[in-house]
Amino acid sequence: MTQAVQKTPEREAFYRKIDGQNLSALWNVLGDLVTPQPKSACRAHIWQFDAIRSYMMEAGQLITAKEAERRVLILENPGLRGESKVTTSLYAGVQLVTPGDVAPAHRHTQSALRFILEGKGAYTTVAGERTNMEPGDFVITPSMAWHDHGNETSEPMFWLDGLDIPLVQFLDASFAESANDEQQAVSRPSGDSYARYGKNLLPVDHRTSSRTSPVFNYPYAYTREALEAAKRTEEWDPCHGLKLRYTNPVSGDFAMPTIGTFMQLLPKGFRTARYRSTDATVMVPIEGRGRSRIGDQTFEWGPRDIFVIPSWAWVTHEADQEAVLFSFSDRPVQQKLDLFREHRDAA
Ligand code: 1HN
Repeated sequence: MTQAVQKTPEREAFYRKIDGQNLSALWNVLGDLVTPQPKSACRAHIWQFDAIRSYMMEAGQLITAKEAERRVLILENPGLRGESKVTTSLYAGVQLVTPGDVAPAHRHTQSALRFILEGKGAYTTVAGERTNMEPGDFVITPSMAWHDHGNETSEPMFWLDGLDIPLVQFLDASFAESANDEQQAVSRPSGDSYARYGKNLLPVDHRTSSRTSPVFNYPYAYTREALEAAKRTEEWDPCHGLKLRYTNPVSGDFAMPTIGTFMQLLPKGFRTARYRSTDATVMVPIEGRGRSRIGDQTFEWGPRDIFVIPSWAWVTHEADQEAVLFSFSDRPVQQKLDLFREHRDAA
């Protein structure tokens, strides 16, 4: 918008004088406040899962989940170091739950998602229901729901955590508490939420004030089936291949109020057309190999690697093998505030 304003000795003296009164001149900062396009400190980046995995195994020798509360390595965006942010509005980390671990029960206003990367059968208990998890499952911890995790299997389990921590921090709306007992009582059978709400049926007078999906584990087996069905009819989108959005069956909206989640399939050899959007996105392939061009950088990826696409950066994807990619962003928030924009460069 505006050009930098000239400095004069009189102006500088004036700025110093008003500075003492907690005042500053808009004309010196306007160009940085209102930019013609998104101008983010968030950078494109990839973390290789193998490297994270070996650091996490090392962390497993250093601290228990109980002492750590959660044994997590935070994915810090290189442009936002020290802020515990993977993008400007979202947090991500990789969590390790080893056999015998208990991550004690707590709850907080921040909403969390888990995307399972490795291991089978460790559990999380959310609001009284325990769910066993497998690679590719998308599991939700709603705002203020009690949750604890454990692993009674013989293998370590790794998952990706996504939380709306920076959003909640921005709004100064954080509340949290620990439970008296390390593990909450299990009050409902495993699979109860899915059985009740995951079948296109709701109790006739169903009312809820929650904007989070009552289905809190979206198993990969069903997600894969949905992709497979659509694949047979070749519903390819030039920018996305075949991209599905996880939904809340009560409202049809995103599964979580603050974080949009997606699963996408790219057939072998598919090259997407250029796309950009205002929601900086975290992507995690769960099957397949390929590469993504983000701005002027190319990132090679395989299963469980995690990469970030900043707001308004041009992106294309290319799959060497059939690839399935999970992703999440703050799109639900931007859409509700009429701020979301996307730009398709499809011919
Ligand atoms: C949290 O509750 C979990 O429950 C993981 O597994 C990561 C990061 C910050 C705040 C709360 C979990 C978290 C977290």
